[in-house]
Amino acid sequence: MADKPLNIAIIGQGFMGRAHSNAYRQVKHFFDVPLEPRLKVICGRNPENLARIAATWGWEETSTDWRAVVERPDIDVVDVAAPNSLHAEMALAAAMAGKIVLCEKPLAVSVEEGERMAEAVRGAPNMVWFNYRRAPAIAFTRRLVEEGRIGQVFHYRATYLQEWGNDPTRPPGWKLRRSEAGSGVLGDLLSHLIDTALYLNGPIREVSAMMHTFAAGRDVDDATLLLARFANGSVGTFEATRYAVGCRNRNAFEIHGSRGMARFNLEDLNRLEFFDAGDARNLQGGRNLLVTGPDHPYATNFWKPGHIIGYEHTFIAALGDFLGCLSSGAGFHPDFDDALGVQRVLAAVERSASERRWCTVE
Ligand code: SOE
Repeated sequence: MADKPLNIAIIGQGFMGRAHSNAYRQVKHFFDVPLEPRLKVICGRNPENLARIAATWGWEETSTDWRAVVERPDIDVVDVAAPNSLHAEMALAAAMAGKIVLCEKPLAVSVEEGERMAEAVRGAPNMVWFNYRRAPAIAFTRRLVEEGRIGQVFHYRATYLQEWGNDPTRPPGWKLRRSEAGSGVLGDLLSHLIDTALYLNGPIREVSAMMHTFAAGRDVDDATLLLARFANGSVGTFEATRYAVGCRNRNAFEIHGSRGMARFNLEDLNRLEFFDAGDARNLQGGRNLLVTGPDHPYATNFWKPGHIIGYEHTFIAALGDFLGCLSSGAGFHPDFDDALGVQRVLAAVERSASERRWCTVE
């Protein structure tokens, strides 16, 4: 039987517009799903750029009117990859029009927006592009946690370090404007760390945070740091910054438990360091695992063991899993409700930083 076509409209023509476009084009090469994504229309504000991107990635049409596109009866899926402050309006319109809604992270710029969005899509298939959950080494860490190989977790330590905030030659884009981004590294980078932490270590109960802006006149946070208490009794530290000179995209975590330790850094995304406290003491040491199979997450989807994958595969795998769930009727994660959970932590972080006190995650 021929695969069922799935007509996609994407709103957004930036970095994520490209990353998602690539996933739509590639997914069928790696995931055996009975659905055929069709790149119908790409929407954005800049017509010249749009035409170029459409030609590069194979979108059939372009549009500068996302509202008209969302109403089109031939569109099945609306993928929101526009600046953060537009996510709610676009996702709500798409949900109202009965579309399957996919949204870039962070879900929203406030908990109130996120709640309305999660409510609007509840009961329908939906997804948020927290793509790093699909890095094989991160999915494998989750498996180690579930198998008890880390044991009772004591410490969860995560950093997302970029350096581009310090570049005075860089043109100021929407990510540096509160009116469009909602926040700085809080939504852009810390949201990834929190999603991964919730996925690997469970709910966060309370936080104590500071937010800092280095650049004069900038109205978003350049750096956000916090302490956290998890529901499982472990304690966490998080640091997200665009001023970590020397680090391009260092999204990293370390988990220390009673039975072992796992350490990951996205800049070396095929690798996971695992320490087994059950090994003979004179043989203990970090095992530098190449998480490309055999018996690793996504090993059968991509290349043969030892043949490394890259950043784009995390998006392809997220989409592949989503399409698999869509065709089987299974629930996909992370969905809007999961992303709302992240949003609640981010809100507690902001509250804590502005009130200079510990705050409970509502
Ligand atoms: C910011 O530089 C950014 O592109 C984020 O927006 C992405 O979500 C992150 O994965 C990489 O960095």
